[in-house]
Amino acid sequence: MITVHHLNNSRSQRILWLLEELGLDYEVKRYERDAKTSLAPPALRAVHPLGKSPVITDDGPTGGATLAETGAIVEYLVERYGQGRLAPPPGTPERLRYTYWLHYAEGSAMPPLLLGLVFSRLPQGPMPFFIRPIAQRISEKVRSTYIGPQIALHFGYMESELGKATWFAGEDFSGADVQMSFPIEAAAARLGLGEKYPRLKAYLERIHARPAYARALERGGPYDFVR
Ligand SMILES: N[C@@H](CCC(=O)N[C@@H](CS)C(=O)NCC(=O)O)C(=O)O
Repeated sequence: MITVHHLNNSRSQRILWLLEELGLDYEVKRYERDAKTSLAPPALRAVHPLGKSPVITDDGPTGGATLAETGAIVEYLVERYGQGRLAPPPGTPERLRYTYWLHYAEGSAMPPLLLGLVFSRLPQGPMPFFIRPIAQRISEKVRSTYIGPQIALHFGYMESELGKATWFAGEDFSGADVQMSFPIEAAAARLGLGEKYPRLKAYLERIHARPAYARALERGGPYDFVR
């Protein structure tokens, strides 16, 4: 049995969706974020030392796997249970794109979004009153000179790549799309995609219309990133 250690409103929603796409049985063990800090509860550290979500445990054929990192989990599940589905055949250009986007989502797309979140919260943290205006200025400066342009660079790139094919790895939907969904959903929910990214908007509509996506939402509970 595969168990998904699922944190509310988090990246682990992708794994529930992937399991639904693969038509596999699985259990969901739920964890709730701390209302103030948004951090995962300490109980998740008993499953994996970092205590981040997603983590899966699989006592299936090989027995006793515990795996973290969404990209690694996607790769593992598609390889072990996909039977050729959701990954282009090895040795093809599509397979290379699949691998690329699988890594790109967390390695390149998420860091500027995360920096944006951290710097936007910076001036609200506890600090002496006379420091707050300085913190505000620093936050605005870093966001306008570095974070904003980096986000525009990445999202412009994704937008243009989606002009080459229907899905990130090619004409067929794959695990790379599951992995890429989170940065695009997070940007749409937090920043809005505006009118600049029509292909990304249409892409979100396509993934949200998939029956497996809807089933995963039912299993996972409230998810604020659907817009
Ligand atoms: N790159 C990791 C990131 C894992 C991660 O940061 N997960 C977030 C959920 S979106 C989390 O667990 N946050 C709560 C915390 O850090 O305590 C992955 O893709 O699995």
